[in-house]
Amino acid sequence: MCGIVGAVAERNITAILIEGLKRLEYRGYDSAGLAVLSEQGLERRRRIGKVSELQAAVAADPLLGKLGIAHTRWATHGAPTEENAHPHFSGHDVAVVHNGIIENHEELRDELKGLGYAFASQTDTEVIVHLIHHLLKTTPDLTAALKAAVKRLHGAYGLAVISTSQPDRLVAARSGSPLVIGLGLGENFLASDQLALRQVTDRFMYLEEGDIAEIRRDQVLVWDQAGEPVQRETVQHSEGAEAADKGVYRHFMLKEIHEQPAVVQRTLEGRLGKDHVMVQAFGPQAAELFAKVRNVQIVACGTSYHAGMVARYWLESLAGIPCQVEVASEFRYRKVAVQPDTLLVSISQSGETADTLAALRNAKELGFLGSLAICNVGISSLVRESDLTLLTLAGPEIGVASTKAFTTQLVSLMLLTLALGQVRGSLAAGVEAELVEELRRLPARLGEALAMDHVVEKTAELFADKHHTLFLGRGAQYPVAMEGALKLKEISYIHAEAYPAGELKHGPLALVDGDMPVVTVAPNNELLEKLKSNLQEVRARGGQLVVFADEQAGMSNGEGTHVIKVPHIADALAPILYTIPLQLLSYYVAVLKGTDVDQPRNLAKSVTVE
Ligand code: HGA
Repeated sequence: MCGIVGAVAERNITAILIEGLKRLEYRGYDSAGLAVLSEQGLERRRRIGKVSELQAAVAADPLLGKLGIAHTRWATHGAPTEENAHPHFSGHDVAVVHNGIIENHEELRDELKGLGYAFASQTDTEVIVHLIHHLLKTTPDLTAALKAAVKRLHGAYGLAVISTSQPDRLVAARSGSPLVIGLGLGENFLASDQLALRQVTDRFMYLEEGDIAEIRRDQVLVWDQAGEPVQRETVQHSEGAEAADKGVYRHFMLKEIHEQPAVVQRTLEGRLGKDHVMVQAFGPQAAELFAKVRNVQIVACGTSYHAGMVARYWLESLAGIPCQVEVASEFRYRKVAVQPDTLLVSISQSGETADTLAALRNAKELGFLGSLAICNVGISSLVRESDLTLLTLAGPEIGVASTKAFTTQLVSLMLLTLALGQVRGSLAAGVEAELVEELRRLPARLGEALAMDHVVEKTAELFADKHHTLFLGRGAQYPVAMEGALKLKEISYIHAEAYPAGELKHGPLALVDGDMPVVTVAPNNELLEKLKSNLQEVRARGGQLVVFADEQAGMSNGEGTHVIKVPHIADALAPILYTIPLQLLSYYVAVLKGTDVDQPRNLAKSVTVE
């Protein structure tokens, strides 16, 4: 979603702002802009499209200044036009960039129009800048004006504000949308994600919910939600800067697909004992809490929701624990009846996913036993607000279409299944030791699956000219089929739908013909024979089949049937392994179609708005 970068320094900061925006490009956006305080006063450049357009505009008509703010916008209110791009100005005195949504913008707009303000955009954001401008008339201090302004705002925001009246500072506010201060020597920075500032510093101060900050060259002051001055911890990030580099790969997505053996290894490290999962990996109180768990409720969105659906099969079949899974945007607005002793598990790559975070916050009143976050970002809101955490340790994921975050979520959820089963004594004898052994072998298996790259690349040719695809799976491979379909639609824009294979003849079979390839994720268990019958139903209607099947399942190519052999693996871990060739398939189809693989249209990386 939108990105914010800000800087206050003794040197010209335009290039720093642009480089910061480039590092946030992966989050998805439709326009970009920056404003600096130059010798002429507040000046800005805004462009629709890529940051490179903005960079070209600045090169053609340079901007020099030591104080500035910049933004990549993913439109929520008002079309992606230059007028709606941030920064927004009030006169030539105040400039604002904003991530999030101001829900009471209409009421504020009417009020501010009544005070004589003219609006230049359709955004919700513009009310903020005029409100601050208005407040500055009676409260000349910018920080004080911001403090007064946020009291009037309903909704979510990460804000950065500069004003000609106080050229030595940048002020910021966080509520529902993350912000981090980058600490330099005699210069300081602000961003919505530390990745944007890795070019200038490795020392960061994360703002918390409700914080207001005043950032000057040589001083940073922070006030908490109650308005009290606070000292936020300074953290040093020594690794991870290389994540913003594609290395030898053509796209971040391909790089991240290939990172999976290594990141899965990292997710497992320190969490496996000789023949058991280390329950304390979930936090010091995990054993006590897990012993009381009788049900699990999972909430998540998108790819993370699919990981949750796989976990339901595991939790019920291996650990005998009833589990429900729901998309967070539904769960948060529904009147939920909670079973006694239910653990709420939220799953999110960024830990800032607006709906998942709101579901967790609402759940606090619903009587859950406790909450566990499965998350990739240790300093995220989701982690801070949950009782227990298991970090997925996938490292920064830049491609908008999630890959390594998904497989590490699955690994984490398998660890959760075994940990809950262990504490509750509900696993069948020997299962934990056997799966711990299989998990140890998993990184090597994933490496073997990556070796299927060329076969899958060839298969992708079958899809490049198609408009629709069906994905089928059974059991825990059904959510894997859903994830495969999601990847394909996200990056190649081919309409793809996933069905449990048994549902085929209850409707989707009507769509099957020679123009609609059917991708099948075959199970290597008692469901295989049933699936083979479903495949016959497709073949009988002239449908082209692409079947991902265990090399030991005895399936082979036939007329209109392309079998892609996947390395053998224990049935329980098959969902993790089969995900790899499906990721590769969507990647190569997208490359053939020439779409923007890493930044697909209309999508954003971390969905911090509803
Ligand atoms: N509501 C603002 C900012 C949108 C945003 O944060 N997207 O992620 C706008 O539409 O400009």
